[in-house]
Amino acid sequence: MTAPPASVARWVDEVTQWCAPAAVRWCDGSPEERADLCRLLVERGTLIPLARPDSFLARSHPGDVARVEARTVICSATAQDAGPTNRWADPDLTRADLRARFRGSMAGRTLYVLPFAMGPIGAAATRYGVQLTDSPYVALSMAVMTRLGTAALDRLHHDPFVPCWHSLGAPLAPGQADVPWPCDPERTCIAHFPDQPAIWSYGSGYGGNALLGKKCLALRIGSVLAQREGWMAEHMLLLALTSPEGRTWHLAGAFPSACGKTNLAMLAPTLPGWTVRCIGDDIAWLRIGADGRLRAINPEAGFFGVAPWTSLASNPHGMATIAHGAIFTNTALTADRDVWWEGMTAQPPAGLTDWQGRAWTPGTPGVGPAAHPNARYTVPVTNCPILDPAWHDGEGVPIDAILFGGRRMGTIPLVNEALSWEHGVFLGSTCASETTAAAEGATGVVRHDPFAMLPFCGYHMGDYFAHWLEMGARLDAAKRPRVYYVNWFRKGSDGRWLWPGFGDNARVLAWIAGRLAGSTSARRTAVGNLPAVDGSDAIDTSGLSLAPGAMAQLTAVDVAGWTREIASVRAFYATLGNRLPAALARELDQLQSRLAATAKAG
Ligand code: GTP
Ligand code: SPV
Ligand code: MN
Repeated sequence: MTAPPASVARWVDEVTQWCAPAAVRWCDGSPEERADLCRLLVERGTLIPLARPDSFLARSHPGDVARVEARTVICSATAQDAGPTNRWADPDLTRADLRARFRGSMAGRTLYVLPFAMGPIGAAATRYGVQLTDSPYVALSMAVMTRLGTAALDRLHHDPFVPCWHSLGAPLAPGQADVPWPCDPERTCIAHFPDQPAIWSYGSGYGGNALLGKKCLALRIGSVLAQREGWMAEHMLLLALTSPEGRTWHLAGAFPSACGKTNLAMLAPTLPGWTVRCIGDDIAWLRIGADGRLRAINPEAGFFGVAPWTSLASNPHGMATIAHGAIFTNTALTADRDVWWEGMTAQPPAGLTDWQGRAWTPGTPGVGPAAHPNARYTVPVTNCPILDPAWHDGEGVPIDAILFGGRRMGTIPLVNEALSWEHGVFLGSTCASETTAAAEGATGVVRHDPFAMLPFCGYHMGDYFAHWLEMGARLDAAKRPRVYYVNWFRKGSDGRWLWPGFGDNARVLAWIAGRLAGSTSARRTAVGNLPAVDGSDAIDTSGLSLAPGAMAQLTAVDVAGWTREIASVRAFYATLGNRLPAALARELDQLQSRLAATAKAG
């Protein structure tokens, strides 16, 4: 290896002095290094080799299983800069506090130096980071999720990098035996310093808490840089949709955690002749291209996907993606050394070991699921059989439509087209969703999650809304993406899904394509443009066996439901004070008066 950039070398020295690791290892992202890390992790008992090729199972500490939003802080200069939707922490106090925790925290462990790129190396959109960590599992995962290694390090002779300081917080005294998943859940803290920018994460080895290129850099710090520099960092999947006639559209979709991004990005359409290609499943960086269009890249290089309910029926391309070279975390283990999770097959195989390593017998009173509900797989995107070659294009793909969504049992239609860019930004700002196992805390509680960015926007949410309006204003009207709000999660009065979802979501995408092509007309309603219930402008439901009246219910304007929705949005907007853009307050008032007119007419 050539000499590392002085700035990186200096920082590595400082952290080495402070954290006192037993060794330092500079990672190059090579296959040999992967094999070596896997071997080491198997020896320690962190990874269990699986029957499928080059694949392993990790079991985390039961207290370290998801993002911890309550311990994630934004350390901007003032609390106002972070805004009411974030946990703000004083930068100086947090630095002092975390420094104390980091002191000696890597004793007995190896410090891994992980130079990485978010985006294709050398592209204008790409940003760089260096993560220092004492977790070989994190080193292994970062090499999958990012473009990690020598090529990224070489860029740092010229390009700036975001320092990402990470420790498990589990120093080893001489002779002390290690545990399979070291961590310090009681003292975990994930701190973001947008003005440096820098990321300090202590105590957790799991997912977004520890793989710092992902939510910390690409979204929380990314969103701050994007606002300053005039681009967008979003919690979005990216896909290319091609019609039977061969016309292709690019769609971006923001749904909250565990609400269907990966599944939509890998969609296997049930409508004959339609194809989907995957560009990204979680994060998109968007900027206005030389052609005046909004162009998006996927800054990641891997998928960190939800395992439960992934099956050959629901996501065959996902199943193919994880057939080899996959690190599973917190799934169940089968008797023949493979993985299993709820929803993979209708019946669990006999002889399962649950995610905590205990023999698992379904039906035993008090026994939980075999796989943790937030069990995940980590795989390179190049494993995906429908990966679009454009995933690696630094210019990005031109976005034709933006989808927002969430997990909502009632009120929100299957698909709703925004009346304008402003109305589209309004729809994004009003997103609410039932909470999921992706984050610590209760699940199934509806909370406002604007643009699916509630846990990921690194600055004031009102200013973030304003940034969306400004980006639209910079785009020619004819080049602005159209905006849709979708909801796959409506339930009937019997508690069953009204819409089959998954591959059948292609039917909704096809309707959107018809709208983009100008060949499909819609019903203009108080809440937006909705599909016809039947006829040639309706969503194609041929071959589906839906409950009677399901399509009418999925595309109706539920006046009572929307009245409650408006009250809830008004209360949420009020928390943003005078940083709420006037255009959005106006959109809310206009929706209310349109709805009142509908109620009167109806
Ligand atoms: P993050 O990685 O946390 O950001 O999640 P995600 O948005 O990528 O969600 P993902 O696609 O992994 O789906 C999460 C859960 O929702 C899985 O259990 C899926 O099986 C389920 N799901 C996804 N799409 C659908 C759908 O169309 N209908 C229904 N009923 N469930 C779905
Ligand atoms: C999410 O929670 O939105 C995820 C998983 O994609 S994590 O990387 O842990 O944030
Ligand atoms: Mn996500």
